[in-house]
Amino acid sequence: MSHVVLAGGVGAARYLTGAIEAFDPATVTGVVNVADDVVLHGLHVSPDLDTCTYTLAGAIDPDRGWGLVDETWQAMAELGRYGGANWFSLGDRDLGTHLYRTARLHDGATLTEVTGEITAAWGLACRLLPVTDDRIETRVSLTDDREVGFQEYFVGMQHSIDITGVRFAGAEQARLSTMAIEAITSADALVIAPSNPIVSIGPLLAVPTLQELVEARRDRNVAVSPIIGGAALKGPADRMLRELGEESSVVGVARRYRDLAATLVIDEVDRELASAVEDAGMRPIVMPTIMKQPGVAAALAQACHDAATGV
Ligand code: FO1
Repeated sequence: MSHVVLAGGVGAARYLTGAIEAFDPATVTGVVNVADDVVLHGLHVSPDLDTCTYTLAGAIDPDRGWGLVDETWQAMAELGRYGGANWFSLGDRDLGTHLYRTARLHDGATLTEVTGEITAAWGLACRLLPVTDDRIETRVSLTDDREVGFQEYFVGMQHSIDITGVRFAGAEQARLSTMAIEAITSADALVIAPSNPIVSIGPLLAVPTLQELVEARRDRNVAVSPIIGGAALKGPADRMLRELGEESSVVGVARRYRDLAATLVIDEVDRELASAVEDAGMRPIVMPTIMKQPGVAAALAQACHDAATGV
C-alpha cells in the first residue's frame, strides 16, 4: 500500500504527520514544492522541504511553523552588525541544514539525494521527494508592476501588497524526478495536501507531465481544502485566490481541483456548501480538517486513503 501526498509547507507537514500515524511510514511519500527555495548568502534554502522534515521529526518551532524549536539567532545578529541581508531569518540551528545541503549540492549531489540524507539524519521513515531536482522559482507580479521572488513577497514584504499574477520560472524546463513519477503513478492513494493552491500546489502542477499523471488517475485522488470558512488557516491563500479573481471558498477550490481529483474533503464549518462542491464537480467529504487536536490529522489521512481506494 502507498499513500502519496502533493505537499507544500505547514498544512502539508501537519497532514503528513497524520499519514505516518495512520499508516506504516515507509508507505508514505511527500512530493514537495521547491519553488519557494531561495539562495541567500550563497546557501540553498528549501523552506517547504525543511518545514516537512522538521515537523515530521517533531523539531519544528510550533509558533512560527517553520525553522527549528529552541532556536537562537546569533549569526543573524552578527550579519546585522555588517548591514548584511538578515530580512530572512536563518536560525543558528537551521543554518546547519543549509550549510550541509549547499555543500552536498556543490559536490554534485541532487536535491533528491541530499533530502534523503537530511531526512534520514532526522530519523524519518517516510520519504520526502523534491518534485524536481531542477531549479524552479515562484515569481510574483504586484499591483505596483514589480515582479519579485516568492520570499521577497512573502517575508520581505510580509505579503502586504496585492498580487496580479504568479509564474514559476524554470518550470517548463524542469524534469519531474524519476522517484516522483514512480510514486505518483504507483500510489494507491494520491492526496493534494491542504497547502496554498497557487504557490504550493501550483508549482508542482507546472512541472511538465505531473498534471497529466495526476489527472490520469483522478478517481484515486483526493484533495483536502486549504480554505475553511472562506479563509486560510495560515498564510495568504485566501487573499491570493481573490486577488486572482477566484472565489476564496471550498467551491473555488473545487473549481481549481476538479480535473485533478474526484473527492474534496471540506471542514464541518463548510457543511452547507457540500452540494455546491458537488455542483462544481467534486464529491465532498465533510469532516474535521483543522489538525490542531491529536488524532485529527490521522483520521483525515485515513479518510482520504479510504476515499481514494474506494473503501
Ligand atoms: N517566514 C517568515 O515569515 N519570516 C522569516 O524570516 C522566515 C525565514 C525562514 C527561514 C527558513 C525557512 O525554511 C522558512 C522561513 N520562513 C520565514 C517561512 C518561509 O517563508 C516559507 O516559505 C513560508 O512558510 C511559506 O512556505
